[in-house]
Amino acid sequence: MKSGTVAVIGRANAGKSTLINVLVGEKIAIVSPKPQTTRERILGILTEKDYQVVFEDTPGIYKANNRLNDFMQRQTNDTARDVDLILFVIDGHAGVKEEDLETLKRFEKGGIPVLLALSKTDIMPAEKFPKNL
Ligand SMILES: Nc1nc2c(ncn2[C@@H]2O[C@H](COP(=O)(O)OP(=O)(O)OP(=O)(O)O)[C@@H](O)[C@H]2O)c(=O)[nH]1
Ligand SMILES: [Mg+2]
Repeated sequence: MKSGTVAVIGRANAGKSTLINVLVGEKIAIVSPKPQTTRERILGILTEKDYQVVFEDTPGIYKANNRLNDFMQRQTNDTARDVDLILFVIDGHAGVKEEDLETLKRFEKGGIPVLLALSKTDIMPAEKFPKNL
């Protein structure tokens, strides 16, 4: 059986936990409209006949100078070093920001393959579809 680990990473409120819940088919991670809902690493395991994927939910990337946030950001960065693939989630509705692309590049430098997922496309106007990717 093939197995692999995937870190789901992106800005706070991007829809990372929602995506993991859908991929795993169970509500394993709390979802809320508030940023910084996920505060620690959470595992979601998808087991199929021939393969198994371990998704690691991570605290969203967020700029704030406090100890809780430092701890959360450290967990995200540690997770990103320790997986087979990074699934980088960008909120399509909020729009792709220069900051997202800079973060994406930072993770790409780590040498682990990065796959980009665009979330909230159901509420994203067509003209917002990113041209800079
Ligand atoms: N319309 C729509 N809403 C979404 C989608 N994905 C997530 N949301 C909403 O966006 C909000 C944030 O979703 P979360 O999954 O908690 O986001 P997160 O990236 O895990 O957030 P943090 O843990 O705070 O970093 C919630 O209100 C979700 O219901 C989507 O594809 N479409
Ligand atoms: Mg979350």
